[in-house]
Amino acid sequence: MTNYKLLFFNTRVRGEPARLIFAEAGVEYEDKRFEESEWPEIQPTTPFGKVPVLYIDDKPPLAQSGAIVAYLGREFGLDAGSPLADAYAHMLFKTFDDVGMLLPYLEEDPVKKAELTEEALEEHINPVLARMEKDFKAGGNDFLVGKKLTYVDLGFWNFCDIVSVFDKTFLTKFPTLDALCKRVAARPNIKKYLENRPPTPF
Ligand SMILES: N[C@@H](CCC(=O)N[C@@H](CS)C(=O)NCC(=O)O)C(=O)O
Repeated sequence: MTNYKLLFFNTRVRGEPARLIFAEAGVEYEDKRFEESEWPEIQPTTPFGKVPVLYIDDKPPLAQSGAIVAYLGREFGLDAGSPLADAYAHMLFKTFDDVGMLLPYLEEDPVKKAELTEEALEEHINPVLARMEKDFKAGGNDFLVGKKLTYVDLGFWNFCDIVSVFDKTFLTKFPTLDALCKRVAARPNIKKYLENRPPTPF
């Protein structure tokens, strides 16, 4: 049996898609979370000074959230099934990761935070979602890349979960994507995981 250890802050953002993949696949792993205060000590142990990092037995550590989810997706049958379909999955994963990072996570002034949230939504997030909604609807698929759940659906659910911390109603403009998120959250293993996961601000 392979030993997996996922190293990430005690937050969701870029670490959570891998945790959701492990949950959906029902595969055991060590969910190694750490606090901000521990980062200076941990950072030099990581390959490129960033997390998440996935440790797989005694193999060299795997960094970059996109590489981690693509690997786990393939390993656990949550990939898209062909090189091109996997490339589309990766395209979407990186696209919502890019715009999700523009939210004002660390802003403490509530007025400024509301302004920056509005700017991130209007200028970056909503245009991406509008395009995804249009393509998803036109494709007539059950999931973002084809007929079966892939890692990108889990990543997308996490992206929407994070955006909803900033604006609870943003998905109402995108009903097909909203329905997809509800289907993902209702999957038995995901539902069980969400009921028990440690509460974190984002
Ligand atoms: N492109 C990388 C970005 C990794 C990244 O920036 N991780 C953040 C946490 S979300 C981090 O390590 N921050 C600590 C730091 O930069 O010192 C990925 O997707 O994994």
